[in-house]
Amino acid sequence: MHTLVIVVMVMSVMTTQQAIVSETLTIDTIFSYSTSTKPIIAANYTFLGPLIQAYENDPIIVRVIYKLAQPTTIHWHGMFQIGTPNMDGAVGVTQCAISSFSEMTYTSKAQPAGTA
Ligand SMILES: [Cu+2]
Repeated sequence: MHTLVIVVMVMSVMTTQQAIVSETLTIDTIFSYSTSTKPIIAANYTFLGPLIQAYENDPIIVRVIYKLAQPTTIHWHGMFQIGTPNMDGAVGVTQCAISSFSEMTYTSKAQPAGTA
């Protein structure tokens, strides 16, 4: 069974010069949360996950190292994904889930300005 898990990362997109922005997310931890019956999946042992900052239109490269049992994806909510629809992270729609103990590298552009 595939489960879509949304890891929220705030992407503050400003408007000046272009540079490649890269990040590695290791996903190997599930936290419990006192006011929820649902578990929290952490990236780099943090929740909401690390902040990724980029200038608008910067190339974004995110390597995801996935070490949990349930296959999943990273969904980039709010990002346009122009030219990279296969990087949106909608499991079963734009990609297959990332298998347990495997990895995937997401590549896209920081668009639009704002937070995601
Ligand atoms: Cu979304």
